[in-house]
Amino acid sequence: MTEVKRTFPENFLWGGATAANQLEGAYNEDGKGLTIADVSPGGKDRMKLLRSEDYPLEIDTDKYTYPNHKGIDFYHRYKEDIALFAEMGFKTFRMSISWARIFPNGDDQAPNEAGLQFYDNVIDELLKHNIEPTITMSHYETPLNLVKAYGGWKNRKLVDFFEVYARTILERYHHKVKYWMTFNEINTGVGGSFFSVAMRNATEQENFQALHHQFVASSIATKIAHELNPNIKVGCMSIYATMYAYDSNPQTVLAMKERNRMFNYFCNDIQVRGEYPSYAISYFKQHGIELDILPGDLDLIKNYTVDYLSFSYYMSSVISTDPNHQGVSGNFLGGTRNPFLEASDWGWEIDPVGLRIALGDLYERYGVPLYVSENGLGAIDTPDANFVINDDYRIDYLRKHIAEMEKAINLDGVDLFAYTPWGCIDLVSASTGEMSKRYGFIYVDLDDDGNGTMNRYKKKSFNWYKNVIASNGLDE
Ligand code: BGP
Repeated sequence: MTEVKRTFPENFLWGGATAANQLEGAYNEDGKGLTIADVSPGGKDRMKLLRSEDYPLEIDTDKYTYPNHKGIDFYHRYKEDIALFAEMGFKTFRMSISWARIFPNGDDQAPNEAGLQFYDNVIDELLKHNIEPTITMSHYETPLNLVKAYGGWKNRKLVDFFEVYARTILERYHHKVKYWMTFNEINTGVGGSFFSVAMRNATEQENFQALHHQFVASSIATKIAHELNPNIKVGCMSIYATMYAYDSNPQTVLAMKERNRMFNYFCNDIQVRGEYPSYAISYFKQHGIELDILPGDLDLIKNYTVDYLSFSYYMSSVISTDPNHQGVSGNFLGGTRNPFLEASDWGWEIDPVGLRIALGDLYERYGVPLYVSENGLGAIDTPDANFVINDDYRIDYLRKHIAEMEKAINLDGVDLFAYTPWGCIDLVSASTGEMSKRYGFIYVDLDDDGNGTMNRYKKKSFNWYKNVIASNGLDE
């Protein structure tokens, strides 16, 4: 048996991932309109509030804080931050464009030139440092007006508005940006995530209708991208949680499989394979779900599938049929505790081998190149008086996940071409809306109440990740 060369592929895209609404700040500068993220308060009740019809989706600074309004001020500090990414040796930087910087109300006739100018500057700065941008078109920030005036993604008109937006940014950047993603974590829409489908307390029928619109919108964007530049690669993006059955009872395994396909596979099946899977059609029939599908929609979905599949991976999930096990994991996936794994302070179970399993399952199922577009450990970092942060826990988490990616590539034959750990610089958390849940290699001096200098400090993980990249993953 010849020895397998244990390294990452040449030109592997090492980098980091962010989203506009979680780091830019400048929420109302230079003509930007409000998005759903701008009216989402920080704090532990964030998700509960957003689900409640009593919360009016308006900014109320007397009652709530909105840390993302300032973010980490990337809007004004992007040069300094990009220089730090370059120092780590990033090959790619995953960022999103805020739709409402370009179309403040989502339905405007003409784009806001100042918004485009900002992204011109960011993209040029990245290219200056030989960092390839990866752009997410929609990362949890639908323009607010599209919720208030149109009811969010269940409204077909959003497909048209998104098409105009996608065409605008693709025309502007197709010669500079090769890697694109359409909707961030699109599969969170299956459960009706507000950030994803921009609707509250929607019915299952409405959620699937909204998703149908996003599938069509994504295919239209892919079509435009390929027509403008055949070298562009457009990917889908979903959250992936490796699923385990709690026990070997066939009923438990069946329950796990059912959860697995609707959570992990449904959106990918459509966006990669180009059609609604038979299990979904059958699910719709059993649940009285009738989608409004226009002539031409299914052809678009079929003809404009994605070029690669990207996914976020933070944890795995254990499915049990025992009512006493429901929702005890403490994380948003529900599930029960896995006795073999430790969890983060937020109950997200740390499972590096689960990433290897995920990569294998996805590659065997789809056979398209894979991009791990988010991964990482949310933790509370405690700097000393000189802002030294020894985040060994973060290094340990990432090191183990990188080691499993290497095995997936070299031992399981997976075509993995990019890895962008989440929140490579500390930013506002999506689930808590606060700063204190940090992921970065770079510490930002800012607390949950908005106090701090916003100065940037390199954590211990900064140099560690720099070595990982310099050695192409050998020095994990
Ligand atoms: C993903 C989102 C990101 C991000 C990350 C970490 O679900 O795509 O936007 O924030 O999770 O989550 P959190 O910030 O809640 O820890």
